[in-house]
Amino acid sequence: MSSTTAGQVIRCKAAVAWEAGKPLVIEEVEVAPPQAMEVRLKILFTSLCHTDVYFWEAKGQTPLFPRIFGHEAGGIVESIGEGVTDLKPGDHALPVFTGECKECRHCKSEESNMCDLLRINTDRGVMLNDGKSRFSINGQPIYHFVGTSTFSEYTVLHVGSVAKINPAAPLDKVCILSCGISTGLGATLNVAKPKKGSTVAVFGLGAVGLAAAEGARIAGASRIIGVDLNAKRFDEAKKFGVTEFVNPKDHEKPVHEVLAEMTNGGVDRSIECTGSINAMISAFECVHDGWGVAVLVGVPNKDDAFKTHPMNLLNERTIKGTFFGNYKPRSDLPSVVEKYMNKELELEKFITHEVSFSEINKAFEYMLKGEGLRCIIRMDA
Ligand code: CXF
Ligand code: ZN
Repeated sequence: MSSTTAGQVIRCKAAVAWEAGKPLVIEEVEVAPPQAMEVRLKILFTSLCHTDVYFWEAKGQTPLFPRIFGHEAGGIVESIGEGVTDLKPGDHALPVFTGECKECRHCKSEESNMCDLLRINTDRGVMLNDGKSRFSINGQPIYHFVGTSTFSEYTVLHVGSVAKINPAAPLDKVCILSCGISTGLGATLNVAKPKKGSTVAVFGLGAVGLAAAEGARIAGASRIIGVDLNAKRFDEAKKFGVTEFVNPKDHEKPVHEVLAEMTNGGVDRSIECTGSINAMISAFECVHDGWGVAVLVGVPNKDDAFKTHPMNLLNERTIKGTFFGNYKPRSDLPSVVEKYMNKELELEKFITHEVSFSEINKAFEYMLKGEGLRCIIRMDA
């Protein structure tokens, strides 16, 4: 498939954040052609993740505006820059906020997905190649976000931030694998690795926690215990195979003791998806001695410190952390897409809302109200 727009500036619609916390404005932007090792992607579907909202609110971080947010999406390669060999126009792809250059010591290690070149950088608003933005309005540059900026009909990414996927996969479903869902799923399947028949506790029943529960269901866990301070989340979580619920507010005792009593000494695995430091400590202390493994996924506050008695570790409990579910984006995402294609992984239940691109601010409202899990934004409507 050859494109007539290759090498040209494309004028298209993008949702521009002009100021922190102010509604996005759909503007006509100019998108420059991809440079060396870059790809221009036509976005068909994008969805909103908490990280977009967090940086749009710009609480405590360096504000970089105007900016185009968005990092969960699915699209089709429109054109490629010099040196790009493994993608061609027409390929279906998922953009990823944390890349895989395939050359650095992390990419070469089987154990890491923390690419030196393309690891998430929320402070950079320009392309690595020349330190410039590919977006502009009447000559004024508009900043990028985490190398993806998917709230635009066309966007430019480093080739290492683009995962080529099965063209038969419906992009309006698999787009949610760009971030949150893969993060939770991989935390369970790649890091916690529960055995069949085991007991898994999930702290935090938002989209990431429910994806961790989905991982536990796929792994064949027989008990999945959901822990959340918000009891409204329990009903929805039943669809994800969560079998029991604990609201720490309902108990006088610390939650790790409640879980120990329910499970004859502790859960086999726990996955923390809240970002609250207390939840992280409880998630560690609730695992069984001798074999229990706790996995931290949630992003803590800047000044948090993890405190536990070292005896908890000496008694053979393990604590681990993970980033993007330990998936190497380009190498591993195609196989996650296949899990959906062969019906092992269910994605529909995560999609609670859908809006047209012109209504993108509604997606922000749902997220701010804590309503639903994922809102798909259709670029063609
Ligand atoms: C997050 C993961 C933790 C750091 C900030 C970005 N991922 C995407 O939303
Ligand atoms: Zn995200």
